[in-house]
Amino acid sequence: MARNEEFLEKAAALLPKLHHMRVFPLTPYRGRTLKAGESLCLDFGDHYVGYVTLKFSYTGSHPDAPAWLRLKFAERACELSENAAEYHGWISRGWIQQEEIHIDVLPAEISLPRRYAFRYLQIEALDLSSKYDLTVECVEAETVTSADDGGLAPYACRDAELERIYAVACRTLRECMQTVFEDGPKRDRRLWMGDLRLQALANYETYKSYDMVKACLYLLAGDTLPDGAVGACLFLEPQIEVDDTRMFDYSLLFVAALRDYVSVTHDGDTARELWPTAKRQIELAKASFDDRGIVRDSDRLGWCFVDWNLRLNKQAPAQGIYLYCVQAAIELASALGLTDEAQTLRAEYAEKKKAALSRLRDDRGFFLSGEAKQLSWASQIWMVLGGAVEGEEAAGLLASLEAEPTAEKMVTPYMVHHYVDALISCGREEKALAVLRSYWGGMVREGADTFWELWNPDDPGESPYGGTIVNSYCHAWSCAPAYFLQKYFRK
Ligand code: RAM
Repeated sequence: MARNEEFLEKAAALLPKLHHMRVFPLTPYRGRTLKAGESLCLDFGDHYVGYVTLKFSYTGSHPDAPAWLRLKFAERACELSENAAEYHGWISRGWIQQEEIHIDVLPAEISLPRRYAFRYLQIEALDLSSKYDLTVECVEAETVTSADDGGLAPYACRDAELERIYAVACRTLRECMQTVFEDGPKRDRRLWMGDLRLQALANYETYKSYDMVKACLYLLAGDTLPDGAVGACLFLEPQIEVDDTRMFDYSLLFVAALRDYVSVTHDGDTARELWPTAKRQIELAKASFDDRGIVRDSDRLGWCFVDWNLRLNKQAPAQGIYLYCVQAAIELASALGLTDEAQTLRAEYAEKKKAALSRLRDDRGFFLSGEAKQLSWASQIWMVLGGAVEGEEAAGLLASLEAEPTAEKMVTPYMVHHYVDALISCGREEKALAVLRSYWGGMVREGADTFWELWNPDDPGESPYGGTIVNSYCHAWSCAPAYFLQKYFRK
C-alpha cells in the first residue's frame, strides 16, 4: 500500500470528536419479569447508534441456573422476526446484530462491548430455571454521533411530506456521521468512497462539517493501493488501512468528491495538495479502455459498482462515470490554473465522448452496454451526467426510458440519487421532485426512521447479499433528499 504519513497526520488532526448522549426505551418495561421462553421488545422511539447496558435482577428462589438470553437489535421492526440461522448469503453473518449471553450471577449489570445501530431491542429468555423469573430493571444506551444537532440547517417548506422526508434524510446522515462518514452504522461501518461523495454533498447543505469531509479525503489519499489508486474503502482500526478492494468507479469518484469539496469551500490548499491523487485516478482509468475508446466490458473491467442490481452490465455506465469524472478533473485543473493539464483533459474528454456517441448508441438514441447490448437506466443516467448528451436531448432520453419496461432498473438510493441529479442537470426539476416524493417518500410510508441501503418498490424483500437480515436500514448513500431539497427545493 502507498502511504503518505503527512496526509494521514493532517486527517487525524481534523477528525471530529464524538458526542455522547444517554437514551432510554420509550416502552414502559421497568420491573417487567420474564419466564423461560418469554420475550420483551423495547422501542427507543428513533434510530440510534451506541452502546447498551442492561440491569437485571430476579424474583423467586435464588437462581439455581444461569439466565440464558438472546438479544436482538433492529433498525426496523421487521428484522426482529428474521431468523439468523436461515441466512446463508455471501456477506458474513457476523454482521447480524444478535447476541446470546449467559448470566451466572443475579442481580447483574451487563455492558455489551459492541456498538449497535437500532431502534428496537428484543430480550428473549431462552432459558432460566423454573425456580426464578428474570426482572428487567433498566436498559440504557450511550449513543454516539459526531453530527452537531444544534448546527443542522432547518428546512421549512409548508409541505409536511417533504419536511418528513428531509428529517429522515438528516437522521440517516447524522447516524452515519461517526469518526468518519460511515456507509452504514450496522454494516459495513467504514469509509467507502462512493458513499462519502453523496454524504459530503448532503453534509454541505445540512450539518456543514467541512473539516470532516476534508479529513476523509486526506485519509483516502493518504493510504492508496500500491499504484496510487484510491481504494474502494478504508479501515480506521486498529490502524488506518486501505482495503484491498479496487473499484473502477469508486477510485474515479475521488476526483468528483474533491471537486465538490473545493467548489463549496474554495479551499485552494487542499485542492493543490490532493490534485496529484485526483489526476492519478484518471491516468489509471485510461488503462481500462480498448482501442476504440470504449471501457472494456464488465467481464474484463474488474469491479465497477454502479448499483446493486446484480444483472447490470457496467460497461456503458462506467464510460459515463469516466466522462463525469474527467469533467470534474477539468474543473479542478482550471481552478488551479493548470491550463495545459486542463487542455489535455479536454482532449481526452472529447475523444471518449465521441467514442461513446458513435459506438454505444442504438438508432433510438439509447446507450447500450456490453456484448449483449443491455439497455439500463444506469447507462442513460451516467451518460447524461457525463455530458454525452445534454439539455432537451438528455431529458428526452431519460423520459423515453419510462416506456421501456425491459430496461434494467435501479435498486439502490445510491443509483436513484444519480437519476435525480441527472434530471436536474437537464432542467427536469419537477420530475426530480416527483422522484424524491415517490421513492424516498415510499420508504417513509413504509415507516422508515432512516433511509435504507436498498429499496426496490417492486420487490421490497430484495437483497444483493442473499438475505435481508444483513441489509442496512440506515445507509448514508440514501440521504439524497437532504441535499436536493435544501439545494433546489426550498419553498
Ligand atoms: C455496500 C457498502 C457500501 C457500498 C459498497 C459497494 O456493501 O455498504 O455502501 O459502497 O457496498
